[in-house]
Amino acid sequence: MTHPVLEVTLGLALGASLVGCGARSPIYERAPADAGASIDATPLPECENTSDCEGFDNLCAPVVCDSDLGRCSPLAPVVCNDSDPCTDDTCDPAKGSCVFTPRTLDNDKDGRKGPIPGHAPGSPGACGDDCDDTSAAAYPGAVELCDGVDNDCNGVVDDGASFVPAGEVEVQIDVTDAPSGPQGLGWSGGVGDGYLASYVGTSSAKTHTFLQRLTTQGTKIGTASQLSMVNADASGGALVWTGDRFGVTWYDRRSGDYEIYFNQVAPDGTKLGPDVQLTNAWGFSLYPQIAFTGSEYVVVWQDEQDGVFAVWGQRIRLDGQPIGENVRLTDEPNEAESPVVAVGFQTIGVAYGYGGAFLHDVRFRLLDLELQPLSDAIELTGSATGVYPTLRWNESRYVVAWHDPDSEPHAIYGSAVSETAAVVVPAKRLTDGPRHSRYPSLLPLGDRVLMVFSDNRDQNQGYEIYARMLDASLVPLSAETRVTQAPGDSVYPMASFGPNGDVGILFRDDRIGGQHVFFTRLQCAGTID
Ligand SMILES: [Ca+2]
Ligand SMILES: [Ca+2]
Ligand SMILES: [Ca+2]
Ligand SMILES: [Ca+2]
Repeated sequence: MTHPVLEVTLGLALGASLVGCGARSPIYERAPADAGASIDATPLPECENTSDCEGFDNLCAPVVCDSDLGRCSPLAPVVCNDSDPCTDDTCDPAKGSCVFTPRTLDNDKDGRKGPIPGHAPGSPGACGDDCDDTSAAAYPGAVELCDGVDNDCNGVVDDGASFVPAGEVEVQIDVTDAPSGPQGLGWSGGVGDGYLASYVGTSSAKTHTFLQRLTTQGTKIGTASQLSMVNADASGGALVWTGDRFGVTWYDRRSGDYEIYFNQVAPDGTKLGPDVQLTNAWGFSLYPQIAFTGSEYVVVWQDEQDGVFAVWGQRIRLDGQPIGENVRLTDEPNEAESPVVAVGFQTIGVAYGYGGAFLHDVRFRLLDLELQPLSDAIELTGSATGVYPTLRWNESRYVVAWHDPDSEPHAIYGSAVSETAAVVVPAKRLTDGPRHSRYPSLLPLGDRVLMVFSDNRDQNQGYEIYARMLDASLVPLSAETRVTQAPGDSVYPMASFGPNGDVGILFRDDRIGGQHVFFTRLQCAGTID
């Protein structure tokens, strides 16, 4: 799927006159007639035909054989300039035609383009004013609704709303043998109007990643599609919505050891192209996560190709093609594991577990949009420890949460980091439970953060799912609200905004014996400010 580019073919036959383009700014121009005067000092190369002339096939810098002189004679090069700072202007050498590629896109087809990364929507030079180009329900002038997006572009999602359990019986999603587990959940707003759930399940004693489309209540639409190849043990399945498709990444061992793969899928999970293999190196490449910058995907994963697990990353274009090579993002001597990625205003943030079996830190790195480092590793855990971080961009800061597996009270902690790599909220405890709080999932609302997590405080033969609203500095705004009720473990919640103020939650549950994947939801409560 490519985005249309404006293409203007110029007449290049010798002597053809170039047709002007009316009252608008010129879209092309010839270089000044005396531009080649300096070549008088060097005799022109001899020729019989134009094809004898070096560079004759570059129609952007045309050259012809002057039959009277028997010499190659350069013509004025094609200069492509549409005087529009919001396009990249290039000349196609094969056609001698100008190609004006928009620098910003309208992914969600609401008629408003997103800004160039690093520009505020609608600011000078931004080339777009859509504050959320993944949702057609958000654009300047829209009326704020409770729907999980910032409709009116004031920086706040669902201003003032809170979210409470819908109170429905949870729905089993997976159709595979246990063990199964959730991997991703996203809402295809405006285009597909359904959730896409990804999960890993067991089939014929091998693990595979499946995609399943769901209604707002978690009812399955169609059958699950297997994302990874048959007979290739697979896992992962993180996904991100772009406004008209999902990007999805996973790992499997079709080529021997585990490598990272990427594809784009329609709202129903149909692949839009062949699988793209992102890694090809010695050792395991595992646990990929994905984010979207507005014009590119960023995939991060842990990779042992240098002998110790480090975090690596890869940029990918919207047509699915990788940009450049794999980039190593961490350089510490111990293991860097379980990375997560988010895209800020003009940077990319990566959080990861650091240390290995005996040391449990959570660290953060700030990168530019080309995955080059803007900071050293920032240790976030302080006096606590932490594993399995989660990371979101929340309006002006990165929010990281993790749980402490080692010491009482085994709480969930959080921290926030600015785009100048300043720790604006040092590690603080986010949960009240006296026993174990684990597996935070965060949804950013601009001035608040909704946290969904697991906790065994109620001793219901294991963990239940809870939700709590925090302010932008991670101060609790609500009590911990219990979401699930079934005996046994309800763990690994993955939350996604849905329609009409819903928050979908995909999680792992063993209420029917083995570990299976279930869905439940929160609903919007209160009034929109
Ligand atoms: Ca748009
Ligand atoms: Ca939009
Ligand atoms: Ca708003
Ligand atoms: Ca809204």
